[in-house]
Amino acid sequence: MDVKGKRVLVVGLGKSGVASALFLSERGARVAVSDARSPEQLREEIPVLLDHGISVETGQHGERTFRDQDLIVVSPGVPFDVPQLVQARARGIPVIGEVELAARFLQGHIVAITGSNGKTTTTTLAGEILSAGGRKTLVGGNIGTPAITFVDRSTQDTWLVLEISSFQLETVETFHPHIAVVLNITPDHLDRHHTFENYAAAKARIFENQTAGDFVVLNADNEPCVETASKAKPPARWFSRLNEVGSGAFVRAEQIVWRDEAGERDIMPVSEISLKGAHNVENVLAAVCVGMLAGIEPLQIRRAVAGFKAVEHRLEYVATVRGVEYYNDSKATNVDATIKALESFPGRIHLVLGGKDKGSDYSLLNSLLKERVKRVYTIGTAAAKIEAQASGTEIVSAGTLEAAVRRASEAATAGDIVLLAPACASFDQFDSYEHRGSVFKDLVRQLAAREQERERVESGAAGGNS
Ligand code: UMA
Repeated sequence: MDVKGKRVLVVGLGKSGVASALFLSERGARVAVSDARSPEQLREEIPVLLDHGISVETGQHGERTFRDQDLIVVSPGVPFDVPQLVQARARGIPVIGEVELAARFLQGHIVAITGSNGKTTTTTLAGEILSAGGRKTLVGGNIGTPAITFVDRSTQDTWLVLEISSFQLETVETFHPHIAVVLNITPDHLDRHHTFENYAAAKARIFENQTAGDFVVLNADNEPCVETASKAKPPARWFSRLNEVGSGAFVRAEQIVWRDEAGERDIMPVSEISLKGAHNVENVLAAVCVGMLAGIEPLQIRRAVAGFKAVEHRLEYVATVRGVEYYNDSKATNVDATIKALESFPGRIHLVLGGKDKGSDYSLLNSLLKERVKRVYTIGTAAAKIEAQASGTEIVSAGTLEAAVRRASEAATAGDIVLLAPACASFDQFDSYEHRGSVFKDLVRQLAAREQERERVESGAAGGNS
């Protein structure tokens, strides 16, 4: 694709927009950018863009800005149906996303991993497996590093392991993964996609440009995922925690086994996985499929999996204070992820729930709340909805994360778990789920420091009395 001299508008100035604008400008395009945020909110980004001769519109998406463009590149967080984009498409201006832009320039083999939950863990682990097998590997996408930033480093022998969201898949055209993985499809982002069917259809677009020589990896234990198989061109490889599969990875007698046309290979005992929770066994199975399809030796896969610890903000152990364990699962931004987090502990959970609602049904949590949760602490703008829908345990209206951690720490006794698995987006009170998770960890560390100080003073006092 030659963008030299082309007029290109980039919409949204987050990570994807800034990276796309700079990339396009370096390749000679006449770039303009538009972001709904105010100039004050964009004070770090604006000078960098102006330095590159990029024109900047802030505080609105002006109708005129969207006219007379040869191409519009849209950030994933910008809804595809905002009126300016609808009108631009009606005028015949091509509108693509940052991932599609990257796809037109990247070299090498793309491994694309999507799903409602587990994407980040599986993407990171698949990257580790490919690196362990000696492949030249770059890991990014929705995980945090826009794919467009890899263009200059990618070569024919590069393996690009990309976490891909439904938002990114909405705006693909030629994106062509050599290995496409759909981990699971459960309700999420209904505020954006409106219906579950639209959301599932966006996920299935990951297969759109695949051909017979490519691979598809699907979760046999997740019905909506099984249904997407009909949209895939190459025959699916499956993974299952519950049953043996004809072709793919599964668990038999606590062993992970790979099966394909050539027969079966033992990969490793499930007990060697250090990640918590059954959902992480599924993530490992999916990553094993990627490794085997990329031709990595089972022993290297086993070593990479065994050495892999939790990714930050995904059921991440933070600390133990007065016998209470604290876990940060800030990445649990939908109800299904929270269900998976709750299923990872036998009970005695103090659960911090809430944030920005995404059109979710929180009553789906009720049986687990009754079975495993001592108390729920609600935070954020979704609190009232959660309080109306959740039942089965005591619900405390905490308002902020700080209050939630304080109240949970006061109520919890040794052997309890305090879990941040909020089932909501973070954007009402935080910049991102990473920010929310970091604040949670800071609060827990402060708690731990105060406890250490108290113990020190008490032991000093005890020493003084003896
Ligand atoms: N904006 C507008 N107009 C709008 C909406 C937004 O101008 O109508 C502007 C905002 O003011 C802001 C910018 O767009 O300046 C934000 O764009 P963005 O939300 O696309 O943010 P990026 O920083 O580019 O991050 C995106 C992904 N964000 C989303 O999909 C919401 C990041 O995934 C991803 O890491 C990054 O690209 C690199 O690929 C985050 C995410 O929450 C982690 N993803 C969702 C999820 O995982 O559930 C899909």
